[in-house]
Amino acid sequence: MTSSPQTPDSAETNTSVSQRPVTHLMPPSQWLNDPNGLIFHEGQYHLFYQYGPEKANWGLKYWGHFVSRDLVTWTHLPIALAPAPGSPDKDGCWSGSAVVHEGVPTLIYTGVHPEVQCLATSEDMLTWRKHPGNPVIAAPPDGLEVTGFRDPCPWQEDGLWHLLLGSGIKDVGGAALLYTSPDLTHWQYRHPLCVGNREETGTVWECPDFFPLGDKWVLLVSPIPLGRVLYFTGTYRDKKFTPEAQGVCDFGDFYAAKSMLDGQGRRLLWGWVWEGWSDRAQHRAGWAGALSLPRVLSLRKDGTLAMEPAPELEALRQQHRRLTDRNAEAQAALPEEIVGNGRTLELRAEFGAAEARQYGLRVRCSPDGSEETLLYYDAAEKRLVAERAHSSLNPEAKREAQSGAFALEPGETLSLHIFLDNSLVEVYANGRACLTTRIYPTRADSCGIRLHAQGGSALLTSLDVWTLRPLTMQAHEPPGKAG
Ligand code: DQQ
Repeated sequence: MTSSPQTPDSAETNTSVSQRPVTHLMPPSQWLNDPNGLIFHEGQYHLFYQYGPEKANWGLKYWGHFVSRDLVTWTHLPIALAPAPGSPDKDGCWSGSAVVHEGVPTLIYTGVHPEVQCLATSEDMLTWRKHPGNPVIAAPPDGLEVTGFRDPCPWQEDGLWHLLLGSGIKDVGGAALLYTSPDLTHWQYRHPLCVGNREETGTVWECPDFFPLGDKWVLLVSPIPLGRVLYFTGTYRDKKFTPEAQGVCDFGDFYAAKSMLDGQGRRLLWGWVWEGWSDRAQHRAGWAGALSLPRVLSLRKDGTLAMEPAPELEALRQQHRRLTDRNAEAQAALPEEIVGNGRTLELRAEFGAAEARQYGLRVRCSPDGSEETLLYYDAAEKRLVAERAHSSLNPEAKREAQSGAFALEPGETLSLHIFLDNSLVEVYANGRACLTTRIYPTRADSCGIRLHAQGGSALLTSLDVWTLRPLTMQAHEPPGKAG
């Protein structure tokens, strides 16, 4: 007799608990990774992204495309770029950017095996024609031993296109290589804009993004092997960038971030939020990867970045509940009428002066405590923490804690702004530290919220809770079909 395969436990198969995010952008099915070609054009936010339409785990890369006027109502447009057999992008259209050159919308992206840079243009932002002269940058600079050569980031300056390529110099560290061009097709290598140090900032800088903010410039990079987005703020002079301050954009599941300048002059940032469960679970779900919420960036006096969710997201708010003045030490479950559905919520928690070593909230709590996720400030260690040891009874979900350096200043109190979106959680602490994490609670009753305090008391001075409705996703009407 053959042994039957082990029956998956009920936690794995509990399909009644929705894990798929609804307030974060995702393709209808299969795979998403990096945001690409973020551009505000003719009153619309265009978000392209690395799309793997063949399976829910990586696969050949296409460019998917979303568009919106208000950041909450989105249309999923047809695939913008597909790999073409026999061409430089035969093995995938990898990450890149969008610009408008002499009135023509243009995508610049990486073809792989080998890594080369390609262009595609459009008249209507819908159908894209690849440049007959692709690749427009066919090889890394002579004499430079690079560890990567991809993810073009262009901008215009003094009548010339400037472009960074995500790279690294062998045995030295990650690097952003600077090119210039009069026309986007003829490129001249200048020099590295900035070079890191492999021990501290990784060996390859993927997805560089470079832009002015306040009176400084900001360089974002996603270094291998760090798996986080680092930012540097500093001075850009003589076509070289000198970092003066640095930080981490997000302490959790957030990578390959890119930004755009919108019509209001805001610098908006999106990142790729990857999954936190096994490949098998991804296949079974049939979807993987989401874009983060849009974050508005600004520069703080000390040169670090401030990051806030875009205020347009308030349009997703439905019922509002509020409570005030609760002692977190009691760790009692909050009443159901406050918590609502417990799964797709926006929470704003303000704490007073606290003695506790750790304090914050426990979310997605089951009544018996078998599932819960702790989101808190560790005042002793000066860290923002997401503890996932009991987030999910599903053995395929990751359980390790995620955290990063974050310290309240003297006299400053803790303010947590949290977005719960089924398996995806985004935390903003005091408008300057972010932690995005994936949790996969299996129990239908894992929707409670408790206050969290350890090693002393902490007063929650106010908690505002909104139930969030899903983003509105519209189907694309091909031109001529409407009416
Ligand atoms: N993902 C892309 C690359 C990029 C990496 C491929 C970062 O272009 O370097 O999908 O996640």
